Amino acid sequence: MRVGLVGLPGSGKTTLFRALGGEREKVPHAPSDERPLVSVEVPDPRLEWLRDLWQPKKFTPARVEFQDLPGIPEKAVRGKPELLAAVRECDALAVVLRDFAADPYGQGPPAPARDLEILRSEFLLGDLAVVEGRLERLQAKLRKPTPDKAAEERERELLERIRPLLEEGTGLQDLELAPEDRRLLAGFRFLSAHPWVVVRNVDEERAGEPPEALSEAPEIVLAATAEEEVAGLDPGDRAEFLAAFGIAEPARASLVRAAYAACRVHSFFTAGDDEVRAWTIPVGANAVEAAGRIHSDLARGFIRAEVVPFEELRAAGDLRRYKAEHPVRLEGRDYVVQDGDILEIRFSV
Ligand SMILES: Nc1nc2c(ncn2[C@@H]2O[C@H](COP(=O)(O)OP(=O)(O)OP(=O)(O)O)[C@@H](O)[C@H]2O)c(=O)[nH]1
Ligand SMILES: [Mg+2]
Repeated sequence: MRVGLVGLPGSGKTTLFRALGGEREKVPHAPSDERPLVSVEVPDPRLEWLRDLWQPKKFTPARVEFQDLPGIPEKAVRGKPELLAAVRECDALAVVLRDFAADPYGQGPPAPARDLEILRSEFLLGDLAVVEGRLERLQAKLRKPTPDKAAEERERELLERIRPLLEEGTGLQDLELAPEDRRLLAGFRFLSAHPWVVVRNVDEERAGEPPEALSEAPEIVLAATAEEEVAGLDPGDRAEFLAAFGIAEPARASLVRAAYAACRVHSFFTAGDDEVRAWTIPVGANAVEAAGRIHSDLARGFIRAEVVPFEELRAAGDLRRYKAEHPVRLEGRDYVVQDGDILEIRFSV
């Protein structure tokens, strides 16, 4: 899963990228083909609780990749469409908005709501150009005698249906679609269909501000420069530093969690003496699909999944007490795995 850091030029994407542990030299105008990635652990106190309980040899949190992307200026669709191609490839976006006073790029006073609107309209315009280009080609094809008219006709209808959503500015994020249409649209990797998290990048003294609900998406308020400083401290000093300010965790931890959720995935856990581990599956995935994440043999030979919901285990205190209080819970292939389920797959191959 890859989350792209997008925003207008100079909104603090690279600073945030470094705060997330990414290494990148301070280059104000990086070439657009240079797109560094950093893989970040998804902080999860539940998983840490399981680790403390099992004391395993190995501890493996879920991870999400962040990609530092070049800034998208106003009118990018017209002038620099290649900048949007990199955004298309991401699964979700962290939209970084400048809300700090410094103005290194001469863009005037910070205006995060306006910047968000600029990005949104670039995404909509970029998608509209794709739809119109594709419709033109489809119409030309439909005039000729080809064997798969039905599929082409279906695609044309679908694109005609979404075009007004792009023109009116609704976007494609919350579109209700038949599975087949969903697959068809997924192939286009529309920008306005990407889920996103808004990151309002403020000056350090405003880092405690509440979100402004700039859009319907989750919004994280942070000071990228301060986050970068904290990330640079030794882990021991970090805790002390945060405690001194009464901060439970760095804001980038909530960002990572929000970005993970924005990808429409969640975690189930496996726990044992060897390893306590989080596994990433799409929301709605069933027990066989979960088993397949661990190993294809487990999906092939799937019999039952033994399920222990995390909160019930925590309420019991430990596994022995949990087992004394609860009958063994076995679920079949179609069981929809819930966030935080601890699974043990019974299988035979
Ligand atoms: N005061 C303040 N300055 C910041 C903050 N975040 C970034 N800056 C400054 O803004 C400038 C641009 O930051 P970058 O992180 O390079 O911005 P960017 O979004 O990667 O820029 P491009 O890649 O060129 O689009 C740098 O001088 C940063 O120090 C912040 O939270 N507070
Ligand atoms: Mg940058």
